[in-house]
Formats: sequence, structure tokens, C-alpha cells
Amino acid sequence: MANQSGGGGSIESVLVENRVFPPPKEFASRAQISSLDQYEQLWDRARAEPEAFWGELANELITWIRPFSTVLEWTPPHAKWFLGGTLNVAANCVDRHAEGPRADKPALIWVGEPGDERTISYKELKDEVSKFANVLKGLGVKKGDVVALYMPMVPELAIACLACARLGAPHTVVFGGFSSEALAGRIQDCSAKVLVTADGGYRRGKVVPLKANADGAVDHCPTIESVVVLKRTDDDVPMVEGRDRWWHDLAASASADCPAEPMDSEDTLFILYTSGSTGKPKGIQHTTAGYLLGTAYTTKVVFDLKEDDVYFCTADIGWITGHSYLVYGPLANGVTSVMYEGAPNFPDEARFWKIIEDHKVTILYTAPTAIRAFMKWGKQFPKRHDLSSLRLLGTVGEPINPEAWIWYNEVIGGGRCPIVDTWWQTETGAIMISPLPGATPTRPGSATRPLPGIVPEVLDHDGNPVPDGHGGLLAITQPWPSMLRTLWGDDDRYRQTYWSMFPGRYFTGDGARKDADGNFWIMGRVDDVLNVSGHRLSTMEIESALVSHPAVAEAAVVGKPDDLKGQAVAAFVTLESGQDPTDALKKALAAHVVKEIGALARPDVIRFTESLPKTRSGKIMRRLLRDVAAGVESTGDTTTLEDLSVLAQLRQGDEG
Ligand code: 6R9
Repeated sequence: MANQSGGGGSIESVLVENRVFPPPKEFASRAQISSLDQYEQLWDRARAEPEAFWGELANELITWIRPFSTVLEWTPPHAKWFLGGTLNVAANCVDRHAEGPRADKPALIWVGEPGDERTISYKELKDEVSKFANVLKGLGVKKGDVVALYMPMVPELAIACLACARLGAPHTVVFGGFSSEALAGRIQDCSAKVLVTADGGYRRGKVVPLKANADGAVDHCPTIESVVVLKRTDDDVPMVEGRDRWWHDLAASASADCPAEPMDSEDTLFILYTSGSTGKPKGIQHTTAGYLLGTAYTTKVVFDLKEDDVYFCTADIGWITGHSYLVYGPLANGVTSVMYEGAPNFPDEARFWKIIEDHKVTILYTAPTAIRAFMKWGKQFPKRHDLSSLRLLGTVGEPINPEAWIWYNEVIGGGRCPIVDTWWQTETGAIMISPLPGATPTRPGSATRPLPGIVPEVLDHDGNPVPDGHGGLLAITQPWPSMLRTLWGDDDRYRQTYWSMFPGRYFTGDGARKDADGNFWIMGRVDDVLNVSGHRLSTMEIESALVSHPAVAEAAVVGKPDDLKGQAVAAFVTLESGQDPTDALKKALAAHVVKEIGALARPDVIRFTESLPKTRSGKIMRRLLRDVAAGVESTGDTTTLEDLSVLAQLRQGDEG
């Protein structure tokens, strides 16, 4: 095991900013949790009485159809929360706001990339969700059937998620940037019955051909009975008779009355695929009550929600951040969630700032990689717009470098908005470690303290806590409601991946350090997972895509430090004999990876080499390759390297 982000193999900080930023007085005076003492009391209480803590929150934040009788049943590594209870997530996110003072309040404000906009009130959202739930019912979807969603960032994607939740049909959203092959693999893994897609979606002024990709996938997915196609662009797409139907045709005749299915707390709400350290993506399985509570609670306290907040999360719903903090968390709290379809630099680099000014956004939640791009584009773009409506900023997805933190604070937040650096994962479902903006002094580069109810520890390889200030492995030692329940169809892999390192405790795959004040500093992945622009990619998945090309004999993929993306993808490739190591072949290999996975996995650097550095037992020494990719000398042990001349050759080789 080695550290992906440190490059040198040991877990150590690269962050240097030492300033501490206390919560602004004015902010704290109006905050729900408004002092460090109050936070500590809550945390201690939750630590001492976790079941009472979570049980009370579940009664406060969730509208139950039938109350639960048992808070937690914990037989490691399997947790069941709120047993005996029934509820419906769509009823919690939509119906209960649609009948009251929030009925006409915007639930979603949507901005399309070409400039079209839609505002959908809670009352309207209830009708749209109910209609589409009836559409799915009409296609034979019942409680328990899996529905795959492969869509652009349009309101209908959120509507489709909520319609599935209304029926109790688990959804699996596949990010629109994934290829046909990647989509097919996910549909096959979860045996989805219906696929919802669109003719296309807009990205940097061009149409992403979602329907064409979907067709390529469905040909290999015998479980798909129907495809629903949303019309978003002017492009003509072929429709397969008997299989494909237009969303608008079906919705036109659907009733807006569809009772919400009572679901058991532990029924599956959705499956979301994410990259692991082996080739095959993992189907992370989340359940109804625990996930809803986790997202509702954390959105409320981390973003210190107020009734009139206009909240803008820039993530795509294809990722967990979009699920938890664009759809479920904000809507469960009845706030207004802003959704943008396209690229941050279309038609120009001021797009986000224009959206913030136009809609008086109060909370912005985005990724460090985006902030670094904004920095590079320059202050003149945010300066063009009035950002004074903002009161709170958030980041997620990767460690934030202090330069980006300070820029975000000064240029976007005008020095007055606290920044919440939120650490969590697809698997955790909801934010785990984060400042509470009215209570926690922030430190650039640290996600600070665990939320009340969350008990993380930094451990050594034997599972013993490491002393403060030392790097180690981040584990969560107590179950929490929004934790994943298992991997779809692969409980062995679930046990192996998350629970075998420290039996009874959840291993995150991240390295971390805790300081003497109890702040956590996340150091990045310690497994074979890359974090490219905040997106998780598996080195093995890219390697298997490369070796599936006939010219390739062997491939090793590592992360290379990148100023903008955090990590870039560097591939070392050995060719089959008789193959010429040409630039044309490099291009063909990059295109092949895009076809197999999607553009987000395109290698930034491909290096042909005659052999890969291996240990005597035949394991590829990725640590050395990371050093070569980063252009640094390897300081670690090379005595197990089979042939030192391989390393010398790699060091002489050209980049590119
Ligand atoms: C929500 C999300 C999870 C991995 C995680 C870690 C990295 C996320 C972070 C962070 C440092 C933060 N990560 N937030 N690292 N500071 N605030 O991103 O989920 O796509 O599953 O990625 O992202 O390495 O393990 P996911």
C-alpha cells in the first residue's frame, strides 16, 4: 500500500497555511449550532448515547408512515436502522412541502446551458413526480424493480429519481459522461428493467449523444424492457418500435395522482456505481430511512439552512454529491435547490457567477478542482457579478490546497462567508467530517471535526490509534444511518473492501492525520483509486481498458500530480511484439479508453516502455512509476525491484 497523493509513499502533509478562521460573529449569532462548546456537547452526547441521538433526529426530521420500533441492529459489518418503520422518501422530499406554506416556493431553479430556465414549485414538483411515477408504473415498474437513469442535468433527472423513490423502485443513475460500454456494465450488474435517457444534453455548446450511447448499451442488456426518451435537443434520434417511448407522449396522458408506496426503512433507495481498487465498479447500495436521515440532517446543520436559502450545488446528479446535496438533502429540508446543466465556462468563464447573481444564491457548494480552474481564469469573471447574496461556501471531492481555499474565501466569499470543507464518500452517503459554519474555527486544508454522531479514528496498519500529528489510515468506528449496506450482489467484496482491514470498523481507503485540536487533515487515497478532478477512477479499470486493445501487452496506470485536476492519469504501456510505438498508437489507445469507460478516464500521458518495474514476485511497483510520472527521484526501497535497468530506462524516456 502506498499513498497516491504524497508521491513519496509515506502519508505526510503537503499543506502549509497555518491561519485559523473563526466563524464570523454575525454568522454565528444566527446559526443553529453557534459555538464550539455547543458542538462538543452535541458530539459527546451522540458518542455516549448514539441510539437516542439518532432516534430523536429521525423523529424530528423524517415524516413516518409508521413509526420505527428499534433504532439500530448492528451485527458487524451489517447495520439495520429504524426497524419497524415505514416511510416514503418522495413524500418526505416533495409531498410534505407541497401542502403548506412552501407549496408555491421554488423547489428547483434550473438553468439550461443554452440559457433556458425553469422554476418548479414544490406543488408543481409533486405533480411532475407523480405523473412520471405513473408513467413508470404503466411500463410495468413495481416496488423493487431497478430503473437506470442516463440523463443530462435537467429537472427531469431529479423528477425521475423522486418518481422511482415514490414507487420504491431503486434507481441507478449513470453519469452522462460514461460510455455505452460503461453504461451496459452497470445495467447488467443490477439487471435494470427500464432505462430513462434523453435524445442528448448540452455540454460546451455541443450535444452529448446520450440516446446513441444508450442504444449501444441496451443492445447488450437483455433485462431492459423499455427505454423512455426525454426530448432535450433538436437532434433526430432513431426510436426502436415497441421498446422506446417519448417521455412527453407518456407523461401527457399520465395522472398526477400517484400514492407514495410505504417503504420499510431498510428497503433499497438506490444503487450508485463507483470505482474501487479492482477493475469492476462497485454498486453502492443505500437504503430508505438511513440515507434520508443522513442527508437531511447534514444538509441542515453543515449548511446551517434557513427558510429563504437559495442553495446551489454544482455537482452532477450522476455522482453521490448530486444525489445527496442537490436532490435529497435540500429537498428533504424544503429549501430551493439550483441546478445547472452545463459547463462552468460556457458561454464564458463567468457562468456560475451570473447564476449566483441572477438567482440570489446564498450557499455555493463546489469542488476544489473547479476553484482551481476559476483561479486560473482570473478574478475578472467573478468581479463582473454581484455575489453579495452568498453567505456560505462549501467544497467537496478532494483535499483543497490552501491557495484555492484562500482564493475562494476572498474572491468569491468576499472574506465574509465561512467555508465548509466537507469530507465524505459515495459509501458514507452523507457528510462525515466538516466544520459547522457557526461553531468550528476553520483551517485551510482541513475538513476539521467529525459531525455529531460520527466517530472517526486514525489508525496504524494493526488497527491501533496513531498519536496526534502522525499520518495513518482513516477508519470510522461506529455505524451511522447513511452508511452503505452492502455492494449490490457482492456481499463478499463489501466485507473484503471495507471491513477486513480493521474488523468491526469501516476502512475508508483514505489516509489522514489528526492534530492536537482534534482536526482531521485528509491526505488522499491510500489504495489504487485515483481522484481526477474530484472524480473517482480505478487504476485497474483503466489498465483493463488498455490491455483489451490488441496492441497492448501490459499496462500500469498511476496518478501524476496535476495543478488543476489534483491528479492526472499516467499510463505506462508495453506493446505486443511487432507493434510500433507511434504517436498515432498513443492516440488510438487514449480513444480506446474513452470508448471503454468515458472521456473522464482519458489518459493524460501515455508512455511506451519495454518493461514495467516489478518485484521479484512479479508485482508492478506502482510507487516507482508514480515517482517517474511526477518527475521526482524515488527515495523508497528499490531492493525488491527485479531489474534496476528498467527504472533507468523509464527515467530517460520522453514524457507525452
Ligand atoms: C463525496 C465524494 C470519495 C473520496 C474520498 C476522498 C476524497 C472527498 C474530500 C476528499 C479530502 C475532502 N474526498 N471529499 N478528500 N477532503 N473534503 O467525493 O465521494 O466520489 O465517493 O469520493 O474523495 O479521497 O475517499 P466520492
